[in-house]
Amino acid sequence: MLIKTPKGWELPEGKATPETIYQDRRAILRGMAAVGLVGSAAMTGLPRALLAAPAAAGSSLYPVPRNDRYTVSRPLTDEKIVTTYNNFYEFGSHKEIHSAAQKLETSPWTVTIDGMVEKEQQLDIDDLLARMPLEERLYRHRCVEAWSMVVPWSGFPMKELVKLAAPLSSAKYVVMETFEDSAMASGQRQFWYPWPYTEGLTMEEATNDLAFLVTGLYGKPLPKQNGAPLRLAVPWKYGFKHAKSLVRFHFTDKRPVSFWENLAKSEYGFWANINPEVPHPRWSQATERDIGTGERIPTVLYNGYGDYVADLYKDMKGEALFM
Ligand SMILES: Nc1nc2c(c(=O)[nH]1)N[C@H]1C(S)=C(S)[C@@H](COP(=O)(O)O)O[C@H]1N2
Ligand SMILES: [Mo]
Repeated sequence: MLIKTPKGWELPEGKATPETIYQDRRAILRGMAAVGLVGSAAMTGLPRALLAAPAAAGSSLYPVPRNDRYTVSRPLTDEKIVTTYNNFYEFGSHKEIHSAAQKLETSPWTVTIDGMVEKEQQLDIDDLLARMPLEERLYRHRCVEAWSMVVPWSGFPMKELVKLAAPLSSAKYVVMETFEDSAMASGQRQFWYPWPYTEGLTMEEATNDLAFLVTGLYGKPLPKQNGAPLRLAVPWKYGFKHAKSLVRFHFTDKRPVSFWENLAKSEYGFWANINPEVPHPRWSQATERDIGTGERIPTVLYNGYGDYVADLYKDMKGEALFM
């Protein structure tokens, strides 16, 4: 592992970072496991035979042209770090899940579009990619744990998928779901989590210029640990909104309850917009650690993307917009 952060208990009192304190996301769940459920039949699952790896989705399509509208003033985070320091609870609750995530089978991969749409559809990932305008964007990525990266994503604007889906005017939200397969993803045998990982956006958010569906990283197909073959990037929101390895886009008039909101709704909400002035209940969000440079830098409202998105929220005074 390239960047090893000390565990919370190895740090002197008061030196624990939000990231180490954050290990408590796990403690919440251990509590549930302790009620005597662990060890039941749900914990079993046969390891899948390793198949010869087929080519990653659309591998001949990369690199894709960069869209210079999305620039950054910080250095890009090393590819090595972006691909070895990950959150992907389907494969474990520590950061070093990149090798475990290689069990993910991404071919064939079918994406379902359903709910309040003109016509429900199932699309093979390669067909979907062939129909979408792929481009590269440099985005800042800010995790709720107060670390951040700068990432060159490849993908396509989410509004192109919404166009393809042709939602009914009654649709207000798009709900995204990660795959569910506990034989492949050992984390999903931890049945106290509300699998599948679910996230949602309003239609206005999903069709905002910034909302991006990611299919690649560093000019190559997306590595499995980063959410191959299709994951969300909404850079004005905390990282947990960026659901990985998506299999379903469901259009609905009901606001979904997302994975983390379901687990701890006093700590993680639906909106999850970045705001340095609204602390997490257990740590400050005023600064963040750039995981590439190690520098601690100030966090910025909407992660610096206010020009694109602040208008979306101007009439939502009663909502918990920043958690
Ligand atoms: N399905 C799924 N998606 C997920 C997560 C997860 O555990 N499972 N973790 C989220 C969190 S908390 C973050 S910070 C980002 C991390 O993305 P990265 O590993 O590509 O940096 O993925 C998000 N998407
Ligand atoms: Mo995160």
